[in-house]
Amino acid sequence: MANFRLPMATSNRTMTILASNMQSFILMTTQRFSLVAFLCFVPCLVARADKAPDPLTIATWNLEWFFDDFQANNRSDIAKEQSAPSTEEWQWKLYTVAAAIAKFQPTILAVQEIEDRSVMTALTKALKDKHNLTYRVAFIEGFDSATEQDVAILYRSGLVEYSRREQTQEMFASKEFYNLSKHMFAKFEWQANGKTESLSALVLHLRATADAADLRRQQSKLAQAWMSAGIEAGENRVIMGDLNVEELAGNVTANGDGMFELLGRRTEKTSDDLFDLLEMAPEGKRQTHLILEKQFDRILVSKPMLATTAGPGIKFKSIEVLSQYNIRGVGADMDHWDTRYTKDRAERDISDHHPVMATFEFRK
Ligand SMILES: [Ca+2]
Ligand SMILES: [Ca+2]
Ligand SMILES: [Ca+2]
Repeated sequence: MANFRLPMATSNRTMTILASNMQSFILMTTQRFSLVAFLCFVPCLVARADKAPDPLTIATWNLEWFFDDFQANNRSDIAKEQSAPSTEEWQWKLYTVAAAIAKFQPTILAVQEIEDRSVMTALTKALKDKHNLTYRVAFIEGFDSATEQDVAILYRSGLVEYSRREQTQEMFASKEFYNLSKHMFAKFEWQANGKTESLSALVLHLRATADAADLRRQQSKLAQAWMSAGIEAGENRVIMGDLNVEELAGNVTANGDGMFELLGRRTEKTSDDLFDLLEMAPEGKRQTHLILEKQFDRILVSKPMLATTAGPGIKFKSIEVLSQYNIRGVGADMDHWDTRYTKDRAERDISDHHPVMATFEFRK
């Protein structure tokens, strides 16, 4: 027993230290427990992304002046002129667009030429009421005051963040770029094959007409500048929308109207390149415009998303111009621009652009 007895002073000091250590231990354990409990509890609630759709479908559609008949909130003459001429005609457009979307039910639909949040809310309500489809809206008002047109995103799942960007003073001073008045960034995340897969998209509606090629090229430079870091980092990146490019898929030149910049070809390195999915569509089925033989509407993706890129993740499967959901009646209305709201409704086509949709899989 004596062997175990400590001198009183030592014993007291030891006991004090032991008690103090025990207290700290209990305190630390309690703190750690609550910290562990906190850390576990919070991520368990927020970390799990939406269940991955099977398949993932990403589409873009210029809805051509998707403006309601209420003109009191419009300022420009052209916005007023191009608005739906009556409540009845607006209802026709709204429900016909909803019925078309219900036929291809994209996970993500980037839209262009929409008036504001209100018309998008009307569209999601029409999709719910008439087709029992739940869509949500991502929208931030841009600043194209001339047309009052904007871009937006309809989505069924996955959206975690969306934003707009602005040029820095240095960028403005360089005069290299031209403002993207109609654009939006959106980040999506899904839970697939035991991990979170993410995708960052930039929706664009670039300047129209062949004459504006220089401006389009400057806008494309800006989009590329904003996207290149993520592309180089090997992220899943998408640029999509109505690019208004005159150049056809697969026929891109250095002095063209923006595709060369958007595809990252201005730099020699290939790590910042994007790939035009429309090149994978059959050659005779690439026209995205109702009247003109143009391929304005594109979906560009980064290398990790290509089918030929090995490994798991979000991979491209197919792309299709869905003209069948835009053209109604016996054929395409070549007089559409003059009869947009006057043609017999059974024959009347929806927009001067067709929807374009790409299908992806979550590869294990
Ligand atoms: Ca309006
Ligand atoms: Ca490059
Ligand atoms: Ca027709």
